[in-house]
Amino acid sequence: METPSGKTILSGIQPSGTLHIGNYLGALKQWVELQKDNTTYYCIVDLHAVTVPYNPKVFSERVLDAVAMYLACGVDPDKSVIFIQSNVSAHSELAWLLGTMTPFGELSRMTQFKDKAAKQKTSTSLGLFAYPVLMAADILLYKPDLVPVGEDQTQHVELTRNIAQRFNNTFGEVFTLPNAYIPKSTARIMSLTDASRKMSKSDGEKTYVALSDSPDIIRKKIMSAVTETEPVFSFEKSGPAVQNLLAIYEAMTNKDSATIEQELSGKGYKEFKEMLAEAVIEKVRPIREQYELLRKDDTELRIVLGRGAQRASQIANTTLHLVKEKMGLL
Ligand code: ATP
Ligand code: LTN
Repeated sequence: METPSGKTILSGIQPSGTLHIGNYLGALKQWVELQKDNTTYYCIVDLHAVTVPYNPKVFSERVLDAVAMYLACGVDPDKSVIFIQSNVSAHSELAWLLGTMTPFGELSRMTQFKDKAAKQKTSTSLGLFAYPVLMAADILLYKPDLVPVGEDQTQHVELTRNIAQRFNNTFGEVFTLPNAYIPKSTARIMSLTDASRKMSKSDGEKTYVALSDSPDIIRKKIMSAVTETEPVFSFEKSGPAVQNLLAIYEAMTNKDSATIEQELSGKGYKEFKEMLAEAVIEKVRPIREQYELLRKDDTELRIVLGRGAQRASQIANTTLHLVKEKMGLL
């Protein structure tokens, strides 16, 4: 897939836990490539993260962790606008307005809502149900052409397009219809312990490799990842668990699939996992080191966020103003 240029791009990640290699391969890696020749907005979507139970005492630290990880992965504050969603109040305000034109039935079909609602012990909040409308507001305020996300988010981007279209038809042209930007091979990295589930921050330590994991921990996690009974290394014919490990290996080494299949022919799982662990360790090492450095002192992170919030607010408020005008609000 050729990297686009001259476009407007927006994306966000929830500060709901340690970022993992699924977040990196599915989203952050593309963010870094896209910032070279496009106008890029990247936010930490804290208002999304509070739709499920969380610890308010450490939440602001998790937000700073996420910003530090963006920077450590190569998101550059001189090229991209990096900001916290709740610092730009236009997001919540537009979400309310868009909610008035979002059918209940469409929201009830959202897979992520159904998954997260099923995981909750107590009753589900309006916030979790309305989550995709807030995401639509995040996106539409900046009129992006592309939204780089993992495959699990396609449904939300589709909903965003429907909302935008409905608004434009009813009140007049304001919004650009965005497209999800999803590279095929790393669109959906699966859990290390269950290849039928996507790798997810909220599913427990053993299921993912965090970008802040030490080499020892990475080795342990990969060596105990699930595989199939027969060691078959094929991007087409291996079972889902091995296909997942192969996809991670391909992304971490930048080798093509034919070279990898040849390299692994005749090898056993133990040997493959050792190779995979080393590849992941080498890719993650500079990210972790940079992250640890950035996390020692908040000052730089706070400056980046202050600047980002200011720049994002200017764009967001202009769109919000236009929306209110079209809707007839005084
Ligand atoms: P949570 O478990 O809290 O829902 P998450 O790990 O699913 O979190 P998000 O914050 O929801 O992560 O997602 C951040 C970005 O990373 C999104 O663009 C999402 O599509 C992408 N992403 C998340 N998990 C994966 C995955 N396993 N493979 C590829 N991309 C992913
Ligand atoms: N819903 C997304 C996070 C998210 C997002 C966004 C992604 C919130 N707002 C705007 C892209 C653009 C998730 O759960 N990964």
